[in-house]
Amino acid sequence: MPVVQNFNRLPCGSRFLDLSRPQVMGILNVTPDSFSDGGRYGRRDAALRHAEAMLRAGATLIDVGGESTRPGARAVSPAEELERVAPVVEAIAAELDVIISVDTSTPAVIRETARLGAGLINDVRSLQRDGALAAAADSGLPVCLMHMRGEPSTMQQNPLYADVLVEVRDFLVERMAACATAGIAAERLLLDPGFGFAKTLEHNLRLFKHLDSLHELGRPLLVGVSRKSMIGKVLGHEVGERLYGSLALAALAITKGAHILRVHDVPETVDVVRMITAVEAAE
Ligand code: 7PM
Repeated sequence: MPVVQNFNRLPCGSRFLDLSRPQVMGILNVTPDSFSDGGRYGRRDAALRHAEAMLRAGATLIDVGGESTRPGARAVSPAEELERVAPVVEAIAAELDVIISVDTSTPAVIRETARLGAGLINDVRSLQRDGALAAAADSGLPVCLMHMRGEPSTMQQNPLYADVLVEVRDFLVERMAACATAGIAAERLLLDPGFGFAKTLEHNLRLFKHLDSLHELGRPLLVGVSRKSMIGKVLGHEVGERLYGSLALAALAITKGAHILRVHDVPETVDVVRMITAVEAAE
């Protein structure tokens, strides 16, 4: 089995994602705690400017999220989530040449943002909410399936696994089968082990070390570790001091064959990716 699996162009709505080389996905949070003081249009414009900066820095995807998946976060109604996300998706689709990923589990948000120009559905719940499989199937868009157990509000309460690697792989296989049954072809799927979701530090480190074992599932891998607590726990750093740890894991993820890196710090991560790509391209 090759360490790095090669894929070609993934259709993402009106655009294509080149999976023959690593891609950077910039995180754009549109929760009230981000861009909070600008009022309604202020928030949309601030989000658009942030997306544009990430695009200029080399991101090829922008991941727009309106539901805080922070452990213990308050549940958001579908209407509230849509109100946060839809204007931003619409603005980015109108203004920027970038693939819009929508970080959502909500069928109404999947349907409406697909209509507004989203190119990818990124669901931390792997389309397990009622109606999500059908909404994603109808959208025609690719979907990122991520491993999580339980809900964000409770997931960090004593997560136990016989073997986290086996359980993550079995879960993703089961969700791939559910997608197939719902009419979502395997060719539309990306897979993500879900770092930090219902996992201890030991689980996260073991999953990362054996990330390449997920290539067996035959689909591109997305990795999200940017600024996460696994870095904070190893280094003893607060969230604002986790850049170097994040970049180390970005480089390592690429070495292990990750196709998409979901990150906050786009310019820095793009430098890492370009440097690795230059070395790999040498004779
Ligand atoms: C609080 C806790 C705030 C966790 C934000 C988070 C992933 C994702 C997120 C990931 C995919 C974060 C997370 N993480 N989607 N959405 N993979 N596909 O740290 O790892 O950004 S939210």
